[in-house]
Parts: sequence; structure tokens; C-alpha cells
Amino acid sequence: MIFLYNAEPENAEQWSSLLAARLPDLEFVEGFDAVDPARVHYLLTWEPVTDIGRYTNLRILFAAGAGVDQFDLSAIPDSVALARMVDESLADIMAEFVVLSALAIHREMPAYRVAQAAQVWETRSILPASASRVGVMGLGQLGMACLAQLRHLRFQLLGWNRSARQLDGVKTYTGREELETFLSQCDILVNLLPLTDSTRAILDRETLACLPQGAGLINVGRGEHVVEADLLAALDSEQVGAAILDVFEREPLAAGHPLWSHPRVWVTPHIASTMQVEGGAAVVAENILRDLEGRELLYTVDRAAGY
Ligand code: NDP
Ligand code: OXD
Repeated sequence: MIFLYNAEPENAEQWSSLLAARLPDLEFVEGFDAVDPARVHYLLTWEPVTDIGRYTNLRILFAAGAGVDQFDLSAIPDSVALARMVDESLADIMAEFVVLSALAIHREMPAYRVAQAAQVWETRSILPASASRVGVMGLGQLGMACLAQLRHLRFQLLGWNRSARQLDGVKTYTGREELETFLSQCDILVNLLPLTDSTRAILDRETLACLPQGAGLINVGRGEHVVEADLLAALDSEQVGAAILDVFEREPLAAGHPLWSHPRVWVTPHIASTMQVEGGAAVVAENILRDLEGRELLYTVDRAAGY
């Protein structure tokens, strides 16, 4: 049995020894070019696989991230299972980033950065977190982890999701019909949707206009959820007061892109969270064992839904 690893080279050794501890017969191979594709049974990769049909004995394609939008799902043969990364540490780290960003927006840090650049000493309103409404789009593994941490700070919480959810202390909304009502109450909006045909460009001129005037946006989902030109216009008109953006339509964000220099935008280079090796290897090993024993796999992707 061959496991082909195509993720961060610096973590390969640790992956290899963690997998060997649970699967001593698994041969660990690193890099797409290291082995004849027909010999590979399990494959972990961030990048899309070119010509996946060459992997004639592939059993599970493991996405190295939580999202699978980089893959052409229609090209993956039905005989190959697709599993994504779900790991408690990945969710904890995402929640840390979202709490940090929500507090920064709530306490108007982007405005203080602008004031500092101009050497202006000017105080702004000081209110507890309970005065701000934070809405999370996408109540999956990551969205739920963020809500749990935001709750500790006493933010007022809202959630929007495809299927209906009932959550203690969170006002929840479902489907497109309730999107506008949800958005109209979000002083701070957090996007944690997966990128699919139904969610691409979901934050555009029309939906951004539904937010309360001056709302903050935290985008940690995917860049293509937001129409960047519409966001820039909303920032310029102060419909959006501040944006903390970790993901972009094109990554890396191009030099000279107006988002780099907008005074009320904070840019981070897709670092909100990432898989941790221990958690990732545990999930992969568990799924390989399940496959070998003919049991149901964990965290498989619904290809029709696209996530
Ligand atoms: P999950 O699959 O666990 O959750 C996705 C959630 O979104 C589900 O609750 C789902 O609803 C909901 N959803 C899907 N489609 C729609 C829709 N059309 N309308 C409303 N709700 C919808 O994903 P994760 O929480 O694990 O990850 C979310 C995304 O976060 C990833 O896909 C990735 O893009 C991004 N990410 C970003 C990282 C970063 O560093 N910036 C790191 C990791 C992930 P339902 O419950 O009905 O299925
Ligand atoms: C992921 C990511 O999907 O890092 O895990 O964006």
C-alpha cells in the first residue's frame, strides 16, 4: 500500500512517522513525481491532481485543507473517495483568528491605525462586546467553533446556514430567503462558507448593501465569495467600515491591488488557520484503517453539494 504525500515538505518526516505508528505496512512516498501513479492507494495533496485517471488504484484522495474548491470534483472517479481535513486544532486556530478580528473591529482598531498614521489623538466610543452583533455565514466545523469562542466575550450572535439550525444563544437564519434579514443585523460579518456554485460571489454590491451602515467584514472563507470591486466601492462609501481579509479572488494578492493600501482594510496572506500535523495525520490514519476494514469513512465530501 502506497501513501503519496504532496503537502508541506518540512512536515513530511513527521507525517511519515505518525502514519507508520498506526499503519506499519503503509509505504510513505513524497511528491507527485516520486512514484508511478498506478501504484498509489492513498494521496494527500493541497494542489489539484492533474489527470487523476492515471491513479488507477487510488482509494482515497485526502484534501490537505478543510476546503475542496481547488479540485475539479467532476474529474474524480466515483471509485475514489474524497475526504477533507477536519481537525480540532484547525478549528481552534480559526476561532482565535476570528475572535481577534471581531475584537479589532469592535474596538475600531482599523480606525486607530489610520489615526496613528496621521498622528491624530482622537478617542472613539468604548462599548462592551455585548453591544455588537456578530453574524457567521456557514455553521460548519469552523463556524461553530468561532461562535463558541465569540460567545465567551458576550457578543450578540447570529448565524446563517443552508440547512436549518437551532443553537442556544444564536439567532439563526436559513437559505437565501432569510439572507437579507440576517445581514441587516450583522455589525460584524464573518464569512466561513465553503466555495461552491451556490456561494461564489455571495457578497456583492446587493448583499453588502443589506448590512448596517459601517459594518465590519471578516472574510476567512474564500476570496471568490466576495466581489472585490463591490467591496472596494462599499468601503469607499463607508457602507463597510472595515474589512479584515485573509483570502482573495487571486492569491497571492497582486502587488498594487487597491486592497493592499485601503486605509480600513487589513490583509493577511491566507493564514487564518491551517491543519496541524498531529491532528491531520490522526484523521488520515483513521480513514485508511476504516477503508481497510470496510467501514464508513469520516469527513467525506458531498460531491453534488460541492463541500
Ligand atoms: P463545513 O463543510 O464543516 O461547513 C460548511 C457550512 O457551510 C455548513 O454548515 C453548510 O451548511 C454551510 N453551507 C454550505 N453551502 C451553503 C449555502 N449555499 N448557503 C448557506 N450555508 C451553506 O466546512 P468548514 O467549516 O470545515 O470550512 C468552511 C470553509 O472555511 C472551507 O470550505 C474553507 O473554504 C474555509 N477555510 C479557510 C481557511 C483559512 O485559513 N482562511 C482555513 C480552513 C478553511 P449545511 O450544515 O447545511 O451543510
Ligand atoms: C483550508 C485552508 O481549506 O487552509 O484548510 O484554506
